[in-house]
Amino acid sequence: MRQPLWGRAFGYLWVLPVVALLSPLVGRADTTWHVTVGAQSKDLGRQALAFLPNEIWIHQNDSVTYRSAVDEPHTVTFMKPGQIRPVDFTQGCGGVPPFATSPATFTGGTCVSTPPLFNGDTFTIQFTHTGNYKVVCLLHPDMTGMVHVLATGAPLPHEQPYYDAQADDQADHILSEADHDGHSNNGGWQHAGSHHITVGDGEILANGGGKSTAALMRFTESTKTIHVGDTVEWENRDPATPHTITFGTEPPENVLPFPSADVKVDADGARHATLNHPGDSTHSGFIAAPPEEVPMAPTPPLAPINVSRFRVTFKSAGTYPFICALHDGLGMVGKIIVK
Ligand SMILES: [Cu+2]
Repeated sequence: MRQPLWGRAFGYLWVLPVVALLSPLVGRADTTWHVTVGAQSKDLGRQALAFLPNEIWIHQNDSVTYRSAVDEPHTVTFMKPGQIRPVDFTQGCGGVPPFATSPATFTGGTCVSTPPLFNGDTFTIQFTHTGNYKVVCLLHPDMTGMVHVLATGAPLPHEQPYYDAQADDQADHILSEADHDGHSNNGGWQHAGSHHITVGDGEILANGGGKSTAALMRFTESTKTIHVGDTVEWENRDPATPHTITFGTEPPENVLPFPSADVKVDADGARHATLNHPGDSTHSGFIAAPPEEVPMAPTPPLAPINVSRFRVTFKSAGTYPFICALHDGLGMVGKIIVK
């Protein structure tokens, strides 16, 4: 049925004032804010696992562009309310597809995650609903931040230059915490003929916006000389970041958390391997600080977490290079020279 003429005329008349009302909003450019993901020292050894700054106030419909400035991978992930943090970062939000493409939209009700971002990668996300939204990195549990999305027209506490300066300050502060001097020596293995190497170091920092982690991606001694029959003990001193000690062939990525089949467990729970010849392979699995929640007994003897020490006994002379399979790209490598 044809619409009566008066109806169409009324329709056109009605549209005009609405357009006039909306135009100030439509014409207003929604701001894009900028946050840096991570900071690092020139040699890549010290990493700030952090959103910089980790707290920002924006308006509804504004966007934030996250830019990675580091060689260590990170995700930018906004979870939906009540969602449990995905354990496996390769699954992103757990949906299909697991990762969002840039530019993305976050409503507050659906999880949005980037894939791992590397140095120079950017991701822009628009916030369509007011609220206070936590941002996390799926690879680093103690790397969180906050985006406060306020109603259009509400006063904002800071402009972009303030956040840029704050990002620089936070990066400097976190990186300075990544390199601790004067750690007391080995608290564990004290027998004659044993040697100790500290694996990583770090500190978890917190402010009103969330948590950041300072991480040293280095072995304290990258070259150590010992004698045939000696045992070297590696101890992870980082509160949050796992590392591996890997000799010879590097295992596939999906089994990196687990020790290789030759690895035994000492009475005190530390993992222990024996290398007969240079070039032989062994892999510690993840060694990491014990988790906050102790698993219920019986704990599997080779559980992928909560072992912070790895020992290797060397049976013949030669040079034995090793790497951290997670951070060798950042220069986390070393060698044992056996005389
Ligand atoms: Cu490592």
